[in-house]
Amino acid sequence: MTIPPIFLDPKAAINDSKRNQDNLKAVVDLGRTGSKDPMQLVTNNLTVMYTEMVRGNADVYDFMGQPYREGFPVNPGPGSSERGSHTALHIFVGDPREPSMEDMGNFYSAGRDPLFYCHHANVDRMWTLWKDVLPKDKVPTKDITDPDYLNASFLFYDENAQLVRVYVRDCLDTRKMGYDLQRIDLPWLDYRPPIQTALARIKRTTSFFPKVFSVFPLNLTKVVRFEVQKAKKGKADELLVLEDITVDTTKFLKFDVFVNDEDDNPLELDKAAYAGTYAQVPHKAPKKTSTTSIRLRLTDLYEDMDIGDDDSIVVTIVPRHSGPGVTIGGIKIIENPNKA
Ligand SMILES: [Cu+2]
Repeated sequence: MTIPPIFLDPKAAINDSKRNQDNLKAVVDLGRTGSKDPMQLVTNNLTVMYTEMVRGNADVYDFMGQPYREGFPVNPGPGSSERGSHTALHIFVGDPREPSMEDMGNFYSAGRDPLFYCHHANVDRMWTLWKDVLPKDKVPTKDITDPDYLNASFLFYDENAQLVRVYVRDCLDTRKMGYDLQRIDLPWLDYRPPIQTALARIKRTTSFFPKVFSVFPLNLTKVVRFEVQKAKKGKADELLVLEDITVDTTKFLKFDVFVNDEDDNPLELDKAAYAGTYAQVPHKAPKKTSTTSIRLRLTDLYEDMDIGDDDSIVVTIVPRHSGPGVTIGGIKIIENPNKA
């Protein structure tokens, strides 16, 4: 959970002077809570990993991102593998002394820091782990079958400076590309957060919260809390959908989503109430906006908080950046469409 020391040797070619000097030896803050307590950061990190790898996804696209479609100009929705720990690492390493958080803290310059290649190799490793190691019962299939996804392609220069087209479908199995990954212990794999049933029950009997229609569309500049009707009464397999999220793509933006959170300590993520996150790496570009949406699976969370039989939940959205930049058009709960 720290930058490997080999990257810090001032004489090494893999060092980079444009990094956040406060974070060179610090425990990484994958949740971007700002906590300075190393033990809290460790448990937050394990919860972030567990949530984005195990608990928060209903299908492979929730993890990898939704497919782009011709004719749909919006960003269809980043997956949990991009939104959480991946973005946090960029921001953790990027240098606040630089105008655009170079190198790692901005899309255009991240590749100038050799750490970038290890970071992204690790993001690729998360895909392999998600597919091969995680419990099979969480999602209906781990295969990507959408042709718009499989046939998407990118142009790269090869080692002979020749332009080559690379298809997504050829990059999904590392063994076909000639390499595999060492299997090591995964401390987050069984890190299901502690149950919070008593607190959740107190919440729903003692408090009143505004309804969705009075809160949205929401210009997110401070912590907001509101009540959302569930799709179905009784034990349910459901997703929280945040729609029409319009973001300033030039900024680092992040918000966390909690459900029936009683203790409200924003520095703590290691609890059942943590449902997931949206976060983005800034792009250096003329000011522009993008509209997207995300889905957060609530099924395990309902169980951990014993709230599956309730009619509604109380959602808290906590911004982790300062200032404006995010509006959220709407929020709703849907039944998991993957279930027969
Ligand atoms: Cu990246």
